[in-house]
Amino acid sequence: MTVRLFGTEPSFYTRKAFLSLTWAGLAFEDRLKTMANKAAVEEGAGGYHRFPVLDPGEGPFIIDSTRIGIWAGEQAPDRALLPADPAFRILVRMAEDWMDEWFLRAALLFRATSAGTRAFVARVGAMNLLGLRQGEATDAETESRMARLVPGIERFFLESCATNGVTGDGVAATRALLDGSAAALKKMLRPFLFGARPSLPDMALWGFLDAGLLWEPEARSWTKANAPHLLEFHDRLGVAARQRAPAGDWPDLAEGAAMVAPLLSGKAFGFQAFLDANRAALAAGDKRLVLDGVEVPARGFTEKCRRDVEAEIADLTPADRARLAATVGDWPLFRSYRGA
Ligand SMILES: N[C@@H](CCC(=O)N[C@@H](CS)C(=O)NCC(=O)O)C(=O)O
Repeated sequence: MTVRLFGTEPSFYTRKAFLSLTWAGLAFEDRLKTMANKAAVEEGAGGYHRFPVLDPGEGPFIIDSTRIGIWAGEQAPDRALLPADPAFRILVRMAEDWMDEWFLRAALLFRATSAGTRAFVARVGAMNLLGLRQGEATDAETESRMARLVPGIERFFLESCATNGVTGDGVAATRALLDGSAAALKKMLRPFLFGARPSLPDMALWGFLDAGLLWEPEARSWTKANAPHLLEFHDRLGVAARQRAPAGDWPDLAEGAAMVAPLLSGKAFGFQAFLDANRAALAAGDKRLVLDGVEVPARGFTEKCRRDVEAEIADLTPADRARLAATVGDWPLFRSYRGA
């Protein structure tokens, strides 16, 4: 049975899934999603056009990096990326969501603001579509095919920056998000977000670094100069995953909450206000909302993730729910996930 991960090199979530599988110690093929296999991969994934997707060898494809990470933990339970304690799982899911949905914006900053970065990333994207990896040799024919693909890929990146409000007035706010969260992370990551035990949000952060802030040349210079602790974290987690380091113990719920409070408590760097505004826009049937002074499309997928967590909170036993509420009940973000 061959497990195959399909994605691309500039994709943060592909790299997150890659490291989750590597951490779990699973044998898998790291495959590119190319123009040649796109139709077959999307058919296998039930029409889902994004990446990464995982073909587990038997049974349906698994879509979405979160589900791939959870699946990896099911195959290797002693290396699971979510804790067994159901109340603590909610906290880890919230931290992952913050990374996936919010730190994403910080990771897009250089693609949004630098034409050189867009050209760099789009070139690799074009190579990947043709089945080549970064650094592989290209001939003149391949270069001319790549040249035809690059403008569309650059447009796609600009659109995803705009979708995430990393455009116009939103650029300054995103820079503040990158500065502020990088500074907060400096005192965290000891050695990982939840201490000794790597978890799904660590994998997400690693993906944003590996395919973005430590990969794109300008972003890498910024990160090395301003946030070397992120480079050290990326190295540390990469080595732990590749060398199958012992998994480490989870902290307890209260300790875990204190560890991620600098990102998730209070305003959560604006994420809580966005979640509430997004939910209100969707409920009112509005297609757009204003984020940091920029109009962005309302995001159904974001609301679906929030509702999934809300349903999990509703499913907790009263005792677990009370324990969670006693720990993080005063975080505005928790109130958003609770649907309050
Ligand atoms: N929530 C999904 C997000 C996947 C996603 O947005 N993937 C991007 C690449 S990083 C993509 O496929 N974009 C292509 C598109 O939207 O058509 C996950 O975690 O896997």
